[in-house]
Amino acid sequence: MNMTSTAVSIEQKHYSTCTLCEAMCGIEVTTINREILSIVGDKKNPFSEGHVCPKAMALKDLYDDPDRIKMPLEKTTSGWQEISWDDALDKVANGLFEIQQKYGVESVATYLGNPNAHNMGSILYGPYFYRALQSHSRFSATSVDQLPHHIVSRKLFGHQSQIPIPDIDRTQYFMIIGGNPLASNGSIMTVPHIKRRLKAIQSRQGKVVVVDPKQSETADMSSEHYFIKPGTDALLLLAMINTLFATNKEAPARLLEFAPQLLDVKDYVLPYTPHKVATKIGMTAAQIEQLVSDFCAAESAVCYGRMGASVQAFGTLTQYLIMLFNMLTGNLDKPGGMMFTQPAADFLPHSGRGSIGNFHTRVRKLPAFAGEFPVSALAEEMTTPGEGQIKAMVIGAGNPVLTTPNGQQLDAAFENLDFVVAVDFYMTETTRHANIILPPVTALERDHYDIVFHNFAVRNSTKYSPAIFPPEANSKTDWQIYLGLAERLDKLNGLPTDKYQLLWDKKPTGVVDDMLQMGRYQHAGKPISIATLLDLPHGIDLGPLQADLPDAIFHNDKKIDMSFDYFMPDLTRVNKHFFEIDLPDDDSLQLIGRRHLKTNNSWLHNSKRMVKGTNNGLSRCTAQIHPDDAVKFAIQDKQMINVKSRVGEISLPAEITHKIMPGVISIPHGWGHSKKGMRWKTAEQHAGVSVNDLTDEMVVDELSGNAVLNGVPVWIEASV
Ligand SMILES: Nc1nc2c(c(=O)[nH]1)N[C@H]1C(S)=C(S)[C@@H](COP(=O)(O)OP(=O)(O)OC[C@H]3O[C@@H](n4cnc5c(=O)[nH]c(N)nc54)[C@H](O)[C@@H]3O)O[C@H]1N2
Ligand SMILES: Nc1nc2c(c(=O)[nH]1)N[C@H]1C(S)=C(S)[C@@H](COP(=O)(O)OP(=O)(O)OC[C@H]3O[C@@H](n4cnc5c(=O)[nH]c(N)nc54)[C@H](O)[C@@H]3O)O[C@H]1N2
Ligand code: SF4
Ligand SMILES: [Mo]
Repeated sequence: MNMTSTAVSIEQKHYSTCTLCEAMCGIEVTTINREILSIVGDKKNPFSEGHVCPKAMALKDLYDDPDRIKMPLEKTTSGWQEISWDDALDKVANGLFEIQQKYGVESVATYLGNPNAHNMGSILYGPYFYRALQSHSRFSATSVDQLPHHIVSRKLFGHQSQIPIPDIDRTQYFMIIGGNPLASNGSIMTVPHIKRRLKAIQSRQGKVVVVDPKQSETADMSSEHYFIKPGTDALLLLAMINTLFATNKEAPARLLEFAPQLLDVKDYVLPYTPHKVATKIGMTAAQIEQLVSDFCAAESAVCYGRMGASVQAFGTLTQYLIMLFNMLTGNLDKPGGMMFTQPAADFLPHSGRGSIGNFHTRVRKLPAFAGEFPVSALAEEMTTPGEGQIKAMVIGAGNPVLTTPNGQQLDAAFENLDFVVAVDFYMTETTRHANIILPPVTALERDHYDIVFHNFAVRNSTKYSPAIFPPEANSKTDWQIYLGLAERLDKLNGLPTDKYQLLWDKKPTGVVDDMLQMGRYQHAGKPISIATLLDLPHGIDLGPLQADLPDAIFHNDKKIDMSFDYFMPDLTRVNKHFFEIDLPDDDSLQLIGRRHLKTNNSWLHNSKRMVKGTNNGLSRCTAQIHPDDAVKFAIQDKQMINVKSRVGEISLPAEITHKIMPGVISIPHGWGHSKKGMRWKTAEQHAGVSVNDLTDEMVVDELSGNAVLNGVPVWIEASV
C-alpha cells in the first residue's frame, strides 16, 4: 500500500482479533490510510460469530490516544526527553549491564504484566531478553492471579499450562465459584459471547450455579446463586467431596485408570461434613448436600473456579479440590465437563513444565514457581539491603503500583532503585518511575496469534491476524525491543551473538508457522500453516474439545499424579485458621474485588468511551456494602467512607446494595490515578482510589505464595 500523502485514500477491511481480554473475539477493522474508522464484530469468525463487547472500540482509542508514547523517553534533570531508538536501547543495555557488574546479576529484576500473555512477540522473543539478563529476580502478574491453576496442573498433569477448560457448550450443570464472566468475559476459559452460552445451558434444561459473596452480573442470570463468605471456598469443596463419599455418589468412571489413587481422597475429607463447615462458609448443610446431589444427577457437569477462588488465602488448595471434585464425579476429560483443548500451535511441548520451589526469595523465603517469585515480595526485595538486593527493574506491560498488594509501599520502594526501564506506551503510576521508557506499538499494529488463549479455548480453533498497518518508521514492537536488548546484553557480556540474525529474520510469526506445521491439524490435505491462515482471515473452527487422556498427561508414566503429599498438608493450615483459632468478633469487613465490562485492570481509563456513563451519579470506583452494614456503621448511600486495613487507608463513596453479602465490601482494582507525574489525562480526571493500597503483601496463600486480594480484613467509617 502506498502511504504517501499523495496516495489515493482507500477504505480497507481487515479481519483481526481483539487482544484486550481472553475471549479472542474476531473483529472487522475498517481503515483508511493509517486511520481506524471503525471496529465491529467479525460475523464470519467461526469462533466468536460476530460477538464483541464495548471494549473492542477501546483498541481504536488506544491507537488514537494523544497521550500514548511513541518514541523512547529518557528522564533528565530538565524533564523527559525523546531519544532515538538506537540510543535508548544502548543506554538501557549499558545501564543494566553496569548495575549487574556492580551488584551482581540478581540485582536486576523484571516484572511482567498481564498484556504480555496477549502478545505473541513478548511470549516467543521476550525469553531471549530474560536469558541474556541471567537474573533469577523475576516477578509477574501471575502471582496476583492464576498461579494456583499452574501449580495444580503442574502437579496433577505434569505441565503448568495443561489446564482443563469447562466444556461450556455441552454441559448441563455449570458451577462457577469466584468468577464473573459476564463482566470479565471469562478467564482460563476463552469464550466469546459468554451470556449466550450460559443462556443456552438454561434453555437445554441445564443449570448455571454461582457461588460468590456478591450477587454478580453472572449470578443475576444464574439458575441459582449462593452467597459464600470470602476465602472459605476450600471448606465448601471439602464438604462437597465429603458428601460425595457419604452418599456414595463418587463415580470416577474411567479416570481411575489414569489416577489409581483417586479414591484415597476420602480419608482426607472425612472430618469436613457439611454441618461442620456450614456456619463458617455462610451456607446451610442442606444447600451443600443439594448442590452435590444436583451436580451428580446432571448428565454432565463442571465445577470451575476463577479469581475469587484463586486469589485468596487457600486459593491453591481450592483449585486442587475443584479438580478433585470434577475427577471424582467423572467429569474430567468428558464432554460437558472439564476438558483439555487441542491447540493447532501447541507451545506446551516447547515451554517449561514449571519448576516448583527450586529457590526462594531472599528476605521472606517465599517459593519460586516456574522461575518467578511471588510479587508480594517485590518491595521488600528492593528495600532490604544485602547481597542480591534489587537495584534495577525492567517493567514490561505491567502497572504493579496499582495492581499488586500494598501498592503504596511498592511505589515508595521504586524510589530506592538506581535504574528503572519500562516497556510500555503509557506513563503510568509505575512507569513514571522509569529512567527510560521504551514504547512498543499497540496491538493492531503488530502480527498476532493467540499462543496462550487458543490453549484455553472452549472450542478448538486457529486464527492468525497480520498487523493491520505496515510498520511506521521509528516504531517498534515488543519483540523488537526485547531482541534488541538481548543482543546488546550478550555482546556486553562477551557472549556469541550469531543466533540473533536468524531470529530477526524468522520473526515470531515464523516460530508460530513452525508450530502450526508440526501440529495435529490439516486443512485441504496439508498441514495448517501461516499461509493457510492468511488465506482464511476469519480463522478456522477445528471442532469441539476431544477426550485427551492419557495423551494430555506430561508425566512419564502417563498417570495423573494425585500429589496428596504436596497439597494435603495445607489442611493443617485450614484447621488452624477455621477451627482452632477463635476469631475475635470484631467489626472488620471482608474485602473482595470486582471487574466492570468497560475496564481492563488499570489501563483503559484513558479512553473517554470506557470511563463515561453513570453509576447512579457515582464513579465506578465505589465501595459496595450491604444495607445491614450501612446501618451498623451509620453510612448513607453515596456518602464518602474511609476504609482502613493493616497497610493503608482510602476514601471513596459507599454504594449500598443488597447484592453484596453482609460483612463483605467490594472495591474494584485498577483505579487510583491521582499520583504526580503520569501522562494520562482522562484517567487522571477519573482517578478513583487504589484498592491495592489496602491489600496486604504480608498475607499470602502459603502453598503458592500467591497474593491474597480477596478476603482482606478492613474497617470502615463515614468520612467526616
Ligand atoms: N485488588 C485486586 N488487584 C488485582 C486484581 C484483582 O482482582 N483485585 N486482579 C489482578 C490480575 S488478575 C491481574 S492480571 C493484574 C494485572 O496487573 P498488571 O499486569 O500489573 O497491570 P495492568 O493494569 O494490566 O497493566 C498493563 C500495562 O501494560 C501496558 N500495555 C498494554 N498493552 C501493552 C503491550 O502490548 N505492550 C506493552 N509493552 N505494554 C502494554 C499498559 O499501558 C499498562 O501500563 O492485576 C491484579 N490486581
Ligand atoms: N472487563 C474486564 N474484563 C477482564 C478484566 C478486567 O479488568 N475487566 N481482567 C481480565 C483478567 S486479567 C482476569 S484474570 C479475568 C478475571 O476474571 P474473573 O475470574 O471472572 O474475575 P472477576 O470478574 O474479578 O470475578 C471474580 C468474582 O469472584 C468473587 N469473589 C471474590 N472473593 C471471593 C471468594 O472468596 N469466594 C468466591 N467464591 N468468590 C469470590 C467476586 O465477587 C467476583 O464476582 O478477567 C479478565 N477480563
Ligand atoms: S470480549 Fe474481550 S476479546 Fe471480545 S471484544 Fe470484548 S475485550 Fe475484546
Ligand atoms: Mo488476570
